[in-house]
Amino acid sequence: MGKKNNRKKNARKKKADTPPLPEDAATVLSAVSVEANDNEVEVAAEAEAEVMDVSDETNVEANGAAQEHKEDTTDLGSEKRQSKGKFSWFTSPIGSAFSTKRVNPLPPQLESSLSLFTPSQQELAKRLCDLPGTTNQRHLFESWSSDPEYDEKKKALMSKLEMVDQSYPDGGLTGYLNNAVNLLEKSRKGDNPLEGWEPSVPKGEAFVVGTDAFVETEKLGLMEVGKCGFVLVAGGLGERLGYGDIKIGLPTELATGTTYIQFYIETILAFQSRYAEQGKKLPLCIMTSEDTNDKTVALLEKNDYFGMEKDQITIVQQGQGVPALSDNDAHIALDEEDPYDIQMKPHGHGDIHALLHSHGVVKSWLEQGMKWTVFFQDTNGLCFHTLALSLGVSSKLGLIMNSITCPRKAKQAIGAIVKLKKDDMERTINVEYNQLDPLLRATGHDDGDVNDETGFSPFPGNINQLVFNLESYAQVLERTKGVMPEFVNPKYKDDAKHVFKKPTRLECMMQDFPSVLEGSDEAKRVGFTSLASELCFSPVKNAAADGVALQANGTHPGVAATGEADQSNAMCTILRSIGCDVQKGEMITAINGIRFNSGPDCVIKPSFAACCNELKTKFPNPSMVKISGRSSLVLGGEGLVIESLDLDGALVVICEEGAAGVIRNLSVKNGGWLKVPDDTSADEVIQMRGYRMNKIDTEMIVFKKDGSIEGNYPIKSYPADLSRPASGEVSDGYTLCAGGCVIM
Ligand code: UGB
Repeated sequence: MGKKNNRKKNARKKKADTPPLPEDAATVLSAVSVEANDNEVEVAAEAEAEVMDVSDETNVEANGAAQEHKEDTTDLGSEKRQSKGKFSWFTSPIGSAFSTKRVNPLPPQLESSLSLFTPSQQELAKRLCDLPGTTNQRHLFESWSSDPEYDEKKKALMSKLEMVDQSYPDGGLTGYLNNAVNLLEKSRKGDNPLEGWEPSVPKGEAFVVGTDAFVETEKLGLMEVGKCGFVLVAGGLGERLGYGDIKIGLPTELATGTTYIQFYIETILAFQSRYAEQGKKLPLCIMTSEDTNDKTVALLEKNDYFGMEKDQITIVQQGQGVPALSDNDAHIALDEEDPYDIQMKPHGHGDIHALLHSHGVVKSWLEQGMKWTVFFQDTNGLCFHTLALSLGVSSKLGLIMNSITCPRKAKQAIGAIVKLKKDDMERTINVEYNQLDPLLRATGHDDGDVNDETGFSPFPGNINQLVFNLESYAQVLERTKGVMPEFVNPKYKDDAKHVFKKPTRLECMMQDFPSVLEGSDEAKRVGFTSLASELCFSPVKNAAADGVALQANGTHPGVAATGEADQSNAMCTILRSIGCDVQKGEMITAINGIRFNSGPDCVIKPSFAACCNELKTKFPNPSMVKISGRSSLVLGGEGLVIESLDLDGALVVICEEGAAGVIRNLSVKNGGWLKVPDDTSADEVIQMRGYRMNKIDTEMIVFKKDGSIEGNYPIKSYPADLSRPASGEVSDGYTLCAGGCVIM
C-alpha cells in the first residue's frame, strides 16, 4: 500500500518534467470521449408501417470518404501498421526506446528476475522500462519481492504482457501505449473529433414489410444468400444482463427453448440448403473472448454444432483484452489486490476485423467462392429478417458496406448513420448519439437532434448489423490489417482532467470501418438498409430492473421478455403482411415490472421458412389462416405447407426432413400455453423473464418421413393444392412452392 502511494507520488513528481509529445510522432487513432453505448432503443411501436419509404428514388449516395480524417483519426498508414516489433516509440529528450542507450538502470527487482523470462519477454520488459518520461512502465516491477515464492507470478505477468504485445495489431504493447497517450491527451484537451465535418442525411433504402419494393429486393437478395460467410461477434460477457453464462446459450423463447446460437445456425443451414450451390457450405466465424471462448466451444461440441459441420465454423478469440490505464500517461493499472497482475479490459467488437484478417478467414472464404460477409450481434432474434433484403440492396447498389438500420427517434441512445463532408472528403459513418446533437448544433442546425415530419430523426439508427462485399472487404483488410480507429472514454474526477475515476482503456467498434476506406470509389460505396425496429432489432442486453427504468423513459428495455415477445410479434407482423388473419394479444406486465405484448406466440423454424418470400409460399392461401391472440404456434420443416388453419390454442406442426405435409381445414381449440408469473424460480432464464411457460394443452402433429402422421390429424396423405396460384405467387422460376416444387 505504502509502495503504491509512493509510486503515485513519484508519478506526479515526474509529470512536471514530462516533455511534450512531438506532434509529428503522435499516433492518434480516432475519436475521443465517446460515451458508453447504452443499448437504449426506443421502440417505434406505433409507427410500424409508416416509416419513410425512399426506396423508389434511392441510390445510396455518397458516403464516406476514403480520405483520412486529418485532425481526428490516425494516420493509419501501412508503414505504422506494419511496424510491429520494430515500431519506434515517439522521440523525446529521453530518446527512443530502441535507438538510445538506457538512461536509467532497470528497476533492481526486475534486473534480478530477468533470468526467469524468455529472451523476448526480457526484451519487452526492458522496452517498457525505457519508455520516455513519465510514460515508462517501471511501476509494474518496482514493488516486486525478491522472494522466489513469487517467481511464478512474475512469469505469469510477463506472459500476459507478451500476449498483449503479440495481439495488438498496431505496434504491439508499446504501440497501444503510444496510441493511448495521444488519445488521452486529446480527451483531456476536449478535442472534438468531428470538428469541421458537415453532417447531412445519407441516402439509403428504407422498406416497409410486405410492399412490392420489399418483396422484390428480398428476392434479389435471395440470389446472393447462398454466397455468404457469417460473422457472429460474441465476445461480450453481458454484464448489463447480469447473466452468469454466455448470452448465445440463452433461449430465444420459451415455446421451444431454441438458443440464440441454435437459431442462428439453423437459419444459416436453411439458407444453405435452399440457396447455396450443391455441396457448398456457408461458413460461420464466431468471435469469442477470454470470457466466452471455453463456454462457446463447449456449447457447440455438446450440441454437435447444432447440425453444422465442424469445419464450417471458425472461432477467433479476442485477446484477453487490453491493459487498463490509470492516468493520462497511460500507466498500466496494476490489479488492486495483486501487484503481480495487471487490470485488463475488453477492447471492443472492432477487433473482429483484425482477427478475420490475421486468421486468414476472409481469404479462405473468398477461395470457397463466397461473395458477401454478414456481421451480427449475439442476442438479436430478429437479425435475419433483413438478411436477404440487405443483400438485395448491396447487390443492386454495388455497396462495399451496408449497415442495417431502423428509424431512430431523436436523442434515442443508438448511433446514427450520418453522411459527413469536409472539403472534398466524404464518409457515411456511425455517429454516436451523444455526439450527434452537438455536431448538428455546431453546424447550423439550431434545434440539434430532432424528429422530422415522419416522427423520427432523419438520421437512421445503427443496429450494428453489417453486410460487406467480401472481395472489397478483403482488399481493405489487406491494406489496413483490419486495424480500426480507437477511442478512449475516461471519466475524470477533477476539472483539470488529470485523475480518472477508474482505469480506462482504448476501445474500437466494428461499425467504424468506413473511416479506413480510401478514395472516392471506396467511400461512396457505403450505404444503409432500413426497416422498422420491431422487425429487425430486439437485443437482450439488460437486467429486468434496468429495463423497467428504460421503459419508464419510453425507451426499449432490451430485456429477455421483450426479446422473446418481439420475436413473435415480428413474425405475426410478417404473417399479417402476407394476408394471414393474426389477431393481437394483450399487453401484460410481468412480475418484474416489464411490460410487453404477449401473444400470439409464433415460432417459425428456419427449416420451414427463413424470410418473407418463403413465408408467402408456405401460406399459399393466407386469408384461410386465422390465429387468435392467445394462441401459440410452432412450425418446422421444409416440406410443410399451411393451406388453411383456424387456431385458438397451442399447435405444433413439424415435418421431418424428407417428408411432406399440408395442413388444410384444420381447426384447433384448446387450453393453449400460458405465461405464468414466477419470481421464485432458481432458473436464471425464468428469473430474468419473471414468468414461466405453462403448456396446458398442445395439439402436436408430426409428418414423418415414412409418410405416416403422428398426432390428431386424420388425413393420411394430403398433397398441396397447386391447381391455382396462391395470392401473390409469381412464376419466376426460383420461387419455391408448396412441397418444394418449382413453379415454372
Ligand atoms: N462484443 C464482442 O464480441 N467483443 C467485445 O469486446 C465487445 C462486444 P454490446 P455496444 O445494440 O444497441 C453496439 O456491448 O458495444 C460483441 C453498437 O456499438 O452489446 O454497447 C457482443 O458480444 C451500438 O452502435 O453493444 O453497442 C455483442 O454481440 C449499438 O448498435 C456485440 O459485440 C448497440 O450495439 C455488441 O456489444 C446496440
